[in-house]
Parts: sequence; structure tokens; C-alpha cells
Amino acid sequence: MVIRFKTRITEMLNLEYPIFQGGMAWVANADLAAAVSNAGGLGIIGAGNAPADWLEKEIKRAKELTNKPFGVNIMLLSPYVDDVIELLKRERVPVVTTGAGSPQKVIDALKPLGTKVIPVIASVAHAKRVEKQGADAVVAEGTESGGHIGELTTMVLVPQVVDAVSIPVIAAGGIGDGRGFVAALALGAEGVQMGTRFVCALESPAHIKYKERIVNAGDRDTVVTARITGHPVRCLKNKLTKEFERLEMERASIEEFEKLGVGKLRSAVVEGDVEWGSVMAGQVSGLIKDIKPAKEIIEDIMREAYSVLEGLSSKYLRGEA
Ligand code: TUI
Repeated sequence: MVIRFKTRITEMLNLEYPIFQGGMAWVANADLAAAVSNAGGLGIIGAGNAPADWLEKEIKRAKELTNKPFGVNIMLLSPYVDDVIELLKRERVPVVTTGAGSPQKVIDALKPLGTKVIPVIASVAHAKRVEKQGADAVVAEGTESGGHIGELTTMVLVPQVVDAVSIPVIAAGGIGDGRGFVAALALGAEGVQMGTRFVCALESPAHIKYKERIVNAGDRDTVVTARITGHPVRCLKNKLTKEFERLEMERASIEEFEKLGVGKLRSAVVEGDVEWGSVMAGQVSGLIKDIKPAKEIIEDIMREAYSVLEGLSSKYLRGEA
């Protein structure tokens, strides 16, 4: 059976399924993004802290690998933000998502060119602000997510953001299967974004040891470190997170935290150092049990979503009282 889902997001972006792949630094390259887009979702290349020439190569490669729409995520703490924006003015992509800061200059530069700008936000106030600034939609990201996170859970954040803005909302954080997808729609979201689930896609360039750590993780295996720096980060527990906890106990300076973090995501993703590297992953890690092609991830979720929706109505709906 072919399952189709129509929301304002599928219509705005010309997608078969309202599923975004998170734009994760070091992981979300052209291969992963193209695999997700070819499967009918929205693949997103993560610019992270990479210089613009790396991104340019990845965009060109993605254009060779897929005819479907794909996006780029701009990490607003990157030292190369301005170069990346200039690149995206030349090398057009249909969608740009932003994370870890205020997207004002991205909206000002790219919206007039027709690029849809979709900021990732973690609070109602920020969602309202970016709507006023001209955002086309928002990704409301709960604290279950991996990497740099906010305070609120997806369960409470998404419906409050849905009530506060009129642009479409995409839910992120804690979603990894068809049940999570349906739950997000029940909260009023018109799409979902998944990061951790796609780290474990066959096409993801993450080191096999990184993927295996996620597949073998249990429900309580993530921890949030570096809260005092103002940039809390969720990772799988390992020797590095123990060391971060020690710094926290000792009330170390922000500089010491930052020094310990430098280069650690790269060493986990690229080199497979899952003990001393930063294994950023969401709480949904406990739910992820396999490594499979992006197409299978998406199709399995849509099939499960369909049967969950059918099951709910036949199991619980008893007509009018
Ligand atoms: O950005 C993410 N997740 C990330 S970025 C990243 S790289 C990094 N590594 C170490 C430290 C910091 C970053 C790894 N994971 N998700 C989207 C997201 N954005 N979550 C929360 C926010 C956010 C936070 C504050 C967005 C805006 C904001 O402030 C906006 C303002 O206007 O002040």
C-alpha cells in the first residue's frame, strides 16, 4: 500500500512525507541528505562549524545525487555563518533551517530569494519572535533531543508553540518510530524532524562504533553536560561525560568546559572514539534497535503510523455518547 500524508509542510516543500532529517554537524552530509530526500522526506546538510567551501562541495554533490528538494542547516554559533549565508545566496537550496541562535540575518538574506527559512526553536517566546521576523515554519525541538538543547519536553513544547503561532510547526525530540510520528501530529505538528534515528541510517557517514553505541543504548543512557556554559549538550554517557561531570562538581570555569569540548564531536563521529569523543544523541536512542537504509526508516514509520491511526480509532472510539 502506498501511504500519502498531506500537511502544510508537504505542500510548502513538495515532499511525499512530512519527515525532516536533522542537520547534524559532521553526520548530515550530501550522502545522507540525498538518501532521505530520494526516499520522499527532506534531507538536510548540516553546515555545523564547517567552512563554506566544504558546504559548497556537499551541496553540489547532493544536487548530483537527488532531483528532490533538500535543505541546509545553519548552526548560528559557527564562525563561518556569514560565509555560509553568502554561499546560500549563490548556491540556492529550497529550504534552510537554523539552530542555536537568532535567525534574523538568515531570514533577511534568503527569504527575498524564495528560500523557505525554518528556524529550530526551543521555547514559545522564540517561536513567536521568529514568526514576526518572517519564518516560514518552525521546528519545535524538545529537550529529549541530542546535541545542544532547550529545557522543555516535546510533549509540552509542541502544543504550546502550535497555539502561539500560525505558521506550521514541525516536532523534534524523542521521535523515532510511527508511534512518535502520530503523537507529534496529535500535538498539532504538521511534520517531524528526526536526528538520532537518521544517525543510524545505512547511508549516514557516522563511524560504525557511534551507530552501535546508539543501537545498544538503554532508556537512561544519555546525560546533559555543560549546563553552566549556557550551551547544554545531550550525549551518550562515556568517559568524556564523566569528566564533564567532574568539572561541574569542581565548579570549573566556562573556559575549562569549552576547552574539554573542542574537537570531541569530530573524534566520535569520524574516528569512532566513543569513549573520549562527544557521542551526541537523543533520549530516543533507547528505542533505536537497528541500522537500516533511510528509505526503510521512512517507509517503516509511515506504515506504522498508518496502522497506529487505524488501531486507535477502532480500539477506543465508541461513537457519540
Ligand atoms: O542546534 C541544535 N542542536 C545542536 S547545535 C550543535 S553544535 C554545538 N556544539 C556545542 C555547543 C553548542 C552547539 C549540536 N546540536 N538544535 C537546535 C536548537 N536551537 N536547539 C536549541 C536552539 C536554540 C537555542 C537558543 C535556538 C535559539 C536560541 O536562542 C535564540 C535567541 O534569539 O537567543
